[in-house]
Amino acid sequence: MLDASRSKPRDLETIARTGGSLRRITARIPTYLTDVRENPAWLPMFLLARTMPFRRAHWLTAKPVRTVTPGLSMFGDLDARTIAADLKSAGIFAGLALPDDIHREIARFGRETPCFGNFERKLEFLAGEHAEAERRFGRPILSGHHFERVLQCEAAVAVQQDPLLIDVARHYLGGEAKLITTRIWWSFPTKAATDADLSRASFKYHFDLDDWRMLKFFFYLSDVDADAGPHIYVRGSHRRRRIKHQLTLLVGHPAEEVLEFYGEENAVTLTGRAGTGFVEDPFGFHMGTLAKQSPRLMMEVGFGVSKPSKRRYHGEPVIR
Ligand SMILES: O=C(O)CCC(=O)C(=O)O
Repeated sequence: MLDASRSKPRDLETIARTGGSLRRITARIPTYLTDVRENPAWLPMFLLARTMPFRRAHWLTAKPVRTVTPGLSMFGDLDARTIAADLKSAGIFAGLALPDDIHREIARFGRETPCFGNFERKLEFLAGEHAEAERRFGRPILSGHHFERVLQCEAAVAVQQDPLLIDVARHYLGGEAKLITTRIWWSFPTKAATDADLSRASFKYHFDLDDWRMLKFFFYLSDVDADAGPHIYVRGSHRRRRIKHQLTLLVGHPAEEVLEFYGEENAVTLTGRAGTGFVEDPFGFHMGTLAKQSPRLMMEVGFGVSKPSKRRYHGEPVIR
């Protein structure tokens, strides 16, 4: 017999979670349709790249890397092959540092250039005016993206084009690796965020599914301690996946399910001074956390193996 006293709260929680997830999937349908129209090969990737047998088969198609002498890198003489080997075993390598003049210049740009709140172009404001913008627009604003404006920042473009990044990407993803994303964005402390806001802003363990094989470089442009929204990555989670997490359209899953499977000890919280960088395979479970005290400014340079979508370049969903 069903024990109502024990099962009810859990059932309600499950229904609430499923309802929220279905709402999120429904809200993304226009974006998915745009992706398929733009590139029909997106659909098989979206459906199959979450399953380990298809992923493993796709990794077998990786082209060999041509040995070329990489140009001078702002990261010094780090060895792409060694970084790629660490990525293969752990899914993450956390030993990158931007030169001071570069991260300071990108941070200045991030402060002085208006950003767009919650991925919506109509919510435009300067990061320093975040509290005022929340009042003006009458809603919590968790993130502020600079979208294509990032390309007006020479220092950001220099990071994007640094030879170490593509060299690591080729050694990890294969010779066909190509640049697919470049973005800088703020994560803001905010009091009134709903669960839906948090989930949309990647504050939940999830894996990325924008391509069959991907790699993301992240750089902090502000000091990030435990209260400034550090990124968390689950080591080793890029290599194996629960069947349940392969046979669902959802990419976000509850922390307890993720940590129970991979082990809490494998969840690495990445804190560091402005300039700190790390690179990860985003098929591994990861998430941002809510900035509690100070805002976080972050840069991402992403690589993949397929034709990049226009949406991905801007890092924004299609707005109805
Ligand atoms: O904000 C973060 O630290 C996480 C970003 C993220 O989840 C992503 O780029 O997929």
